[in-house]
Amino acid sequence: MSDAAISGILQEISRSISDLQGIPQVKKLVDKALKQKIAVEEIVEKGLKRGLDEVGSRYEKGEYFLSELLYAGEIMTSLFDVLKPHMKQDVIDRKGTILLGTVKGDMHNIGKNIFGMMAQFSGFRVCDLGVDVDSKTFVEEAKRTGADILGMSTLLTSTLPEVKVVLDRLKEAGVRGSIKVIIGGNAVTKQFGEEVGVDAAALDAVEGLEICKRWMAEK
Ligand code: B12
Repeated sequence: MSDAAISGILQEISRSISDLQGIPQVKKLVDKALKQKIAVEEIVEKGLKRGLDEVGSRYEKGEYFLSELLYAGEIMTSLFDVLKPHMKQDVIDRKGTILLGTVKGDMHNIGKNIFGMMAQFSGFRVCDLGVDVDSKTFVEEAKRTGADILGMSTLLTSTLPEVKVVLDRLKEAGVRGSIKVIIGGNAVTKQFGEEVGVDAAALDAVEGLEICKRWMAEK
């Protein structure tokens, strides 16, 4: 398949999400892309995520409302079962444990779930704490599971300060030195990651996974 044809399908997927063309239509297009052997990561990043970004900007401009955000989220969640069987699976032994959650005050879970799914398929054990996770829970679960990596997701700028709260609690509990911390989500930038003192800030799930794999290989 030519590059132009691939980018054509990915654009169609992106548009079907941004125009909220409905679950059956989006599923049909994703199926078409999978049949053409386009990698799940590419479908997510260059198709689905771009569509959701456009939904976000239409919301910002006042063209879409909360109901449209909700519906876009519903479409995405309905696609998980379609994408899951096509994820690349590593046959290597268990790589380590990732504790995962969306920070307190934030209910977004699509990106976190995508990262979690990819990590699982790459051989990581993933303990997903869900959304709206407070710092106390992150610390308790870090101790209980003995996780190698803590992954936090945050899509809202208003919840970014929570990352610092969790880092401080980890330090107070004496576990910061034994766990790597990575953050991701729409609100995250490399600069914020450096300022706040996490070990890494990932701009997408693929980059995040590469970083986690590297950490485990270095251990
Ligand atoms: C769908 C959606 C919703 C849905 C979420 C449904 C769900 N189940 O998650 C609902 C309707 C619930 C929602 C609610 C709200 N939302 Co909203 N939402 C979105 C939207 C359109 C898409 C988010 C999404 O899923 N993106 C796709 C995924 C795949 O991308 P991602 O999360 O960034 O994840 C990728 C990477 O970042 C990475 N990643 C993510 N997490 C992690 C974690 C780790 C460890 C790693 C390594 C990687 C990683 O992996 C993913 C794949 O690469 C965004 C727009 C946008 N551009 O993101 C707005 C957006 C995030 N929402 C926004 C807002 C304002 C809200 C509300 C406040 C609206 C309101 N008035 O109530 C509420 C907040 C509720 C709350 N307390 O959380 C704003 C945030 C603005 C800001 N800067 O703070 C955005 C940016 C829209 C906008 N442009 O204005 N929303």
